[in-house]
Amino acid sequence: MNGKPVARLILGFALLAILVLPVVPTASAKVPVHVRAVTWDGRILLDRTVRAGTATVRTSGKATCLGGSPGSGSKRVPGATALGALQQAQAVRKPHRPLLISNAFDFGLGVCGVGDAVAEGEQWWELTHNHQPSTLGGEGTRLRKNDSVLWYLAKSYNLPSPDELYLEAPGKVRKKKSFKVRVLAFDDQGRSRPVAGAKLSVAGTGRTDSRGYARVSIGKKARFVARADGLIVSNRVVVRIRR
Ligand code: B12
Repeated sequence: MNGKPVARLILGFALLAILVLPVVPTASAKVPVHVRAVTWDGRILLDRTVRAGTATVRTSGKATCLGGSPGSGSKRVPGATALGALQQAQAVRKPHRPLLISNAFDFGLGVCGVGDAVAEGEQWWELTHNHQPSTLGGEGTRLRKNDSVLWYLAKSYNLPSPDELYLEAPGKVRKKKSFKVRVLAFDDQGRSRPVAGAKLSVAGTGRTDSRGYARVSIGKKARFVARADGLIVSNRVVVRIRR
């Protein structure tokens, strides 16, 4: 038998594998994304970066928030999705208080609860992806590197959803030297605007001015969160002291 054609064939396959494999997306690829879960009354349940990838979620017959007839079971959610990321973030924080998920609809899974924050009556869990309401459920909302996901327990589906506060602050500052933080709000079109009068979580800080800025100084590591009446509580930023 002539070995040359066989060798050529092997070489051909090897070249093909080198060229094609890196561009074929794999369901197991994990990407860093920022996940938050907050409630209409200002509770912050989750605010963290996770490496999102394929997840297996549990569904429950008790997840009745969206109607239909949900059942208990489990489902594999391939790739990096807003639902998988939520599950991964919650598993780090409170593995014993899992998500409450409905499988009552064939077009996707629905979220009814994050730990003890369960949608009741007219409440519902809203999903925003990169500061805009997603047009798909958590399972269908696919994520890319550094995307941001917000799960927001809204007070009522009969009320418009509030704008989302967003806080910008430096990661490191000099001890007791003043620095600026800025508070913006995103509307449902993903457009941002400065927010005046927002309150910061760190004691001794004033409210933001008409351009959304506040001047602050800290003596030790501090966690900043911004709040303003009628708006969704902001992301959390940890500011450290430069050594
Ligand atoms: C009303 C409505 C809602 C209401 C339902 C509550 C209520 N009591 O009214 C609320 C505001 C809660 C809602 C939420 C969401 N919805 Co909605 N909703 C609708 C809408 C406009 C009508 C549904 C309806 O009443 N059908 C008539 C009844 C008789 O049929 P039904 O099957 O029993 O309807 C129920 C389900 O549709 C369920 N439901 C509603 N939305 C969703 C979304 C998901 C992912 C699931 C699993 C179930 C579900 O609630 C309905 C009432 O019980 C449809 C669009 C449409 N025209 O179908 C979108 C629609 C179903 N929703 C959609 C989406 C994307 C969402 C959200 C993901 C939006 C978001 N960014 O957060 C969330 C769900 C998030 C979660 N918790 O997992 C998409 C689903 C697309 C998809 N293939 O995934 C649709 C098709 C709109 C669209 N983009 O075209 N929704």
